[in-house]
Amino acid sequence: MTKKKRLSKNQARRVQTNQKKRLTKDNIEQWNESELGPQLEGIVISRFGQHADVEDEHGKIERCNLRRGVKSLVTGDRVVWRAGNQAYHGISGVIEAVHPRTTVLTRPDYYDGIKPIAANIDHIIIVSSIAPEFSRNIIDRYLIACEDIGITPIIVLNKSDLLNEQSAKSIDQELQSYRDIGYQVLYSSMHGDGLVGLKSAMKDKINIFVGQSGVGKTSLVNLLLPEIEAATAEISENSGLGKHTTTTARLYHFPDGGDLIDSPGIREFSLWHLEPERIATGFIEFRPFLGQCRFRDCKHQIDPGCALVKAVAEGQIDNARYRSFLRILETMDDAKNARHRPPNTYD
Ligand SMILES: Nc1nc2c(ncn2[C@@H]2O[C@H](COP(=O)(O)OP(=O)(O)OP(=O)(O)O)[C@@H](O)[C@H]2O)c(=O)[nH]1
Ligand SMILES: [Mg+2]
Ligand SMILES: [Zn+2]
Repeated sequence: MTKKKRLSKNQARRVQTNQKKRLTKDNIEQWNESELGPQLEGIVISRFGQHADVEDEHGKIERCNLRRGVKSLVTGDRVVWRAGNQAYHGISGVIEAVHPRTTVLTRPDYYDGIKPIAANIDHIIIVSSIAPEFSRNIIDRYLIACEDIGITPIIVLNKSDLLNEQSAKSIDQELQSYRDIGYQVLYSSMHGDGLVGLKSAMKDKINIFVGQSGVGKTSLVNLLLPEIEAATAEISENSGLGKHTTTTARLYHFPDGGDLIDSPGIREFSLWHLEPERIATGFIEFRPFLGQCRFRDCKHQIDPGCALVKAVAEGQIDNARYRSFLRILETMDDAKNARHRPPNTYD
């Protein structure tokens, strides 16, 4: 008997994708044209691989297949769908088309290139916390993404109950640097602190919670919408990291107006789909100085006559933000060179 060769991770993934494709094809052909009802409007509440939950105009959620022409579909997408005359294996209709998006939050993915996360959002709420750890770098990366796509960010420091006198002071200093450049910063906790401010910031808008795993995004959803009772999990005792409890983005409605999308936590938010110039303009306080350097191709590091370096030295730009900028550029070079490496090393 010949020994069966083990598939590489890449090969295994391709096999899995092809199997999924075959399954979708079979499913779509469950209904003949005549068995499908009229075209209806809907909104994607959640996407699961080859299926999506669509909310119809009456608030009813229908699990649907995707027509082959529907290439990209995420939570928040407005769609045209049709109901089948009966459900097959819990699938009750087909999504035929996606309306143009007003906004889309994306992130680069090792396999799929640029991957959309959610569509038609007004606010990106960057949830941070001192547990598992406070990361300015992740906040800065999200801020760059927000500036690049033109979505208003709000920074939330969650688990405020865990702050003691000393940590409260140092965190507030860190957060002040964001307030100073015009960002809204809020404190919150699952016990109710900051709830009123958070609610009013989100009212009548489509909001998404983003951030590291374990910072308490879903716990906040459960506090804001007590009937939801979505799953949450404690931070791992071994690694000290979140457990990636939420696995797919999900949209919820506020009874008095506005929506909230809970999204899966991330380990790192990569930006290697952006050019270095877009990273620099993503730091809003750098903008007045960009184009003022002596050399047009200034890298804003050791180049003589750099207007950014001068602004940092003169205290017009916060030093921690400038260091964060350099670190992001550095990791982008690494990430670009590492595209041949196995996934998850920087994802
Ligand atoms: N002390 C304290 N703990 C909190 C607070 N919010 C959440 N937690 C705890 O933090 C842990 C993680 O909370 P989750 O809501 O699952 O975190 P998440 O951000 O949704 O994580 P992912 O779904 O993995 O991205 C849970 O054990 C929560 O009980 C808070 O305000 N204070
Ligand atoms: Mg969660
Ligand atoms: Zn420069």
